[in-house]
Amino acid sequence: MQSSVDVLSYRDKRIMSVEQTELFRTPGQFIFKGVPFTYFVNRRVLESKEIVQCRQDDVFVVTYPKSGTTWTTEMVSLILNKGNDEANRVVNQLVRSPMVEMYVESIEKWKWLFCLVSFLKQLVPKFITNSVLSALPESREMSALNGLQHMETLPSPRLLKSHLPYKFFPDEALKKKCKIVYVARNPKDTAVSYYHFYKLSPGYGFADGTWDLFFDLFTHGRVDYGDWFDHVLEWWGHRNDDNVLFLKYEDIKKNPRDIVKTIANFLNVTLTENTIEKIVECCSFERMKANPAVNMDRMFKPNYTISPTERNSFMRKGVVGGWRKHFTVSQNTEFDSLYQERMVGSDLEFEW
Ligand code: PPS
Repeated sequence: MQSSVDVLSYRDKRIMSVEQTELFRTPGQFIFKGVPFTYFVNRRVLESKEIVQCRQDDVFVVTYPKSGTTWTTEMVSLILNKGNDEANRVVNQLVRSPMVEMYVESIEKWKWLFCLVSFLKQLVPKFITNSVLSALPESREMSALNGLQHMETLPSPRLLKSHLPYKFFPDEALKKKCKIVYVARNPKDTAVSYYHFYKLSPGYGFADGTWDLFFDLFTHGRVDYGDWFDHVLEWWGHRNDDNVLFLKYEDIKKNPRDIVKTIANFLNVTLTENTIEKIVECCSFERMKANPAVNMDRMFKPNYTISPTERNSFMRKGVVGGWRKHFTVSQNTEFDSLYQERMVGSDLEFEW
């Protein structure tokens, strides 16, 4: 039973944290129809749902950020390629599977530099390439940062990724019934993963940001791509659409083999047991962390201004339940009551 003092301090805290979250915006963050978006989201995609030209056989991996996008994209890609992992080892995932709504304007200005880097990489002997130039991004990787343009250049069937809420999702993809694999992750682990991503991303200006502030931003839906509950529940409402497969991160973690089969079934791809085994192996956390084509090390370098205990790479932990090391008891209580309130009437459940 809470005393009136506890109730008051809880309400005070909510009011204070609202004020605090209003003070923090990631650089370039903008609000579109009530949803905050990051600087690299293409406004044109939000403003016109018709602008994305889809092909009938396009396959999408869609998630709220930090829910297993990279992992699932790798799985789907290997399923579509029937286990052939050649491209997965050498071509950056973003080049193979661009993010539809991504548009990094500043990259356009520096295109010439990345063309030069790519040219030099081909020209200079391997030992120099490995030591000096290999850390620099190439023009293909940079052009993938303009999702709309880059996706035009890909052969069918294309595998595309997106974090777009359902209400902003391309009309053509829905009309043409493109296959969509949606992945949700329990919001506590999602929040922790997102917090570390905010700290890691140079463009977010959050290297000194605290977990307490991030917790408030997350619970008030003020992080990029907005409110977790809105995003997940809206897509959950479409889980029974013929072209949608709704998965959970925790289930992939528990039984990746079954999930590979489920996705293959959904995409009408027949796989042998050996191929399924190979795909599971290629998509293990350890293998992906060691694979420069998917581990995002080139895009997100560890930030050495952050203390070693807080410093991470993109492929951070890849576990279920890591939130327990971050949430305080009162944050957990607060989150649980928010969860009860927002999930009321929904049969969506998570493992924690
Ligand atoms: S992003 O930036 O939104 O695209 O990030 P996203 O890929 O959705 O999520 C990143 C988290 O997924 C974890 N991850 C994995 N977990 C288990 N197995 C594999 N193979 C795997 N690959 C990526 C990654 O580590 C991030 O989670 P955290 O909790 O931060 O480790």
